Amino acid sequence: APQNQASFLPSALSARKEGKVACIVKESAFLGSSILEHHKSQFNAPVLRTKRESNHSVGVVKAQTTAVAAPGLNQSTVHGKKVLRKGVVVITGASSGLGLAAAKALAETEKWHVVMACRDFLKAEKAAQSAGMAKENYSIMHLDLASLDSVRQFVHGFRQSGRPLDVLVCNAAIYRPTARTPTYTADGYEMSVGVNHLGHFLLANMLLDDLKKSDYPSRRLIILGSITGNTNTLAGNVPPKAGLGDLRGLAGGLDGRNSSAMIDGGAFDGAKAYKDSKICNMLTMQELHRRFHEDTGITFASLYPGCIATTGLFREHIPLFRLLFPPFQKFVTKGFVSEDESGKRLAQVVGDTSLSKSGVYWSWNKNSASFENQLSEEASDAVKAQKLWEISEKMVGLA
Ligand code: LMG
Ligand code: NDP
Ligand code: PMR
Repeated sequence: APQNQASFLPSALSARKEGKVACIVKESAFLGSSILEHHKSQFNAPVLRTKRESNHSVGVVKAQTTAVAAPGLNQSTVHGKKVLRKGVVVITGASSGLGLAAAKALAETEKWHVVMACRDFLKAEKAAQSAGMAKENYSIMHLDLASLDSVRQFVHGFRQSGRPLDVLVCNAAIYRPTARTPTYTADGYEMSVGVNHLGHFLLANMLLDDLKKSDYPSRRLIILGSITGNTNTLAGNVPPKAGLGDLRGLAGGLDGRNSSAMIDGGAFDGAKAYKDSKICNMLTMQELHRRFHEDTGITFASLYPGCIATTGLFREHIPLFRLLFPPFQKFVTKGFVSEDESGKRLAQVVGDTSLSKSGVYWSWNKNSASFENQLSEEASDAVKAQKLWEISEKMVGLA
């Protein structure tokens, strides 16, 4: 409410006429500050921001002068009651589709601050604004997963911001179904696996330290999987089928010159490369669980959110496909979910206490109830997961 906002202002401003004050507040909070300023303020005033957040979460503005949660303390006391501080969740690829929908769902709870890690800063800012996200509930930081340097820079920038990290969601992905020849990341790896798996692999490994430091009650690392990477389903049997083989292409550098651009060493197929990358995502989640869950208490999870047939993921598909795919999923397979619904599902995996089990691949039934799903034989192969881990470590410079 304008009244509440007015009390954040210095007293000099508050002395003005009520209408005018409200107007100024509106400007500075939503329009007046440039995106860069907005960005900068994330870095310069973490304490101030936390102060506001703790007020928001209890809806008492007066408490501003009495209760301040310093970053890193998971509780503050307001009027004698203990209040959990806002959780901080990083979501990659939050500028569209599922990532944006989840960011919106989490921001609306007022219990989360969403760090939108995006390759296109302006697109993300516009998306957040048109989703109606309130400024204090999100920030945007640049991350291009097609460059390992960018990943390292992102981690550095995030640490500079002074925020704790409570949940990481590896959501961004690209799908190149009509590509006839491979494209490559800055580091020379086939793009689908480079972005969807390798970029996230480095990010997750680096940010694991930050998750360990968080004092939030439930810390989680979530990686998106998919039904199309699981050959124990009908959808996973639509050609081309996912399959990593013996990983010879990956071990060879996935560069299309000294080795194949495909993980299994075969001929390039854009749709298969995407599905392969999703197997990598699901294997990585389980390997993280095996390596780190017991010691750190961090929850590792993957999920299939349903078929969100309207997202930007299908941007490169032929127009006829994009036209027919949504009604096909809605009326024939009945696997369709809206972006809104999928966002709520991912938000559950981020924050719901009932979904805190580690090592799980979540799915939802027709009534939108979550359940622990079974992964295909290959997507749950522990030997392959370890081999994938070791090769990936070398490729991203961790080993
Ligand atoms: C590939 O082709 C391309 O080769 C590749 O380059 C890439 O582009 C890739 O995924 C992208 O696609 C895919 C091709 C193969 O599929 C199609 O082209 C079909 C497109 C269909 C798109 C939807 C159109 C639907 C039109 C319906 C109209 C909707 C209108 C709605 C109105 C409703 C009103 C009520 O696809 C095929 O080859 C087809 C054959 C697919 C068979 C798959 C099934 C295999 C089943 C195997 C069974 C295995 C059993 C599993 C057991 C599990 C048990 C639990
Ligand atoms: P969208 O294309 O709508 O969203 C993908 C996001 O990833 C976009 O924000 C995109 O950025 C971002 N992205 C792409 N490349 C990069 C990069 N190099 N660096 C940083 N960000 C990048 O797709 P969805 O929302 O559908 O997909 C989200 C996740 O859900 C994916 O992991 C996908 O595999 C998974 N999934 C989707 C299903 C579906 O039916 N749609 C089903 C099962 C799983 P930009 O906006 O700039 O393009
Ligand atoms: Mg699929 C039986 C149910 C079902 C489900 C849940 C999906 C999900 N699909 C199903 C069936 C079928 N699809 C069938 C029978 C066909 C052949 C007509 C079919 C075809 C098809 C194509 C061509 N489906 C596709 C494509 C794509 O290009 C999408 C893809 O593979 O992206 C990698 C796709 C998908 N189908 C799904 C889901 C969730 C996708 C895309 C998203 C993803 O896995 O991330």
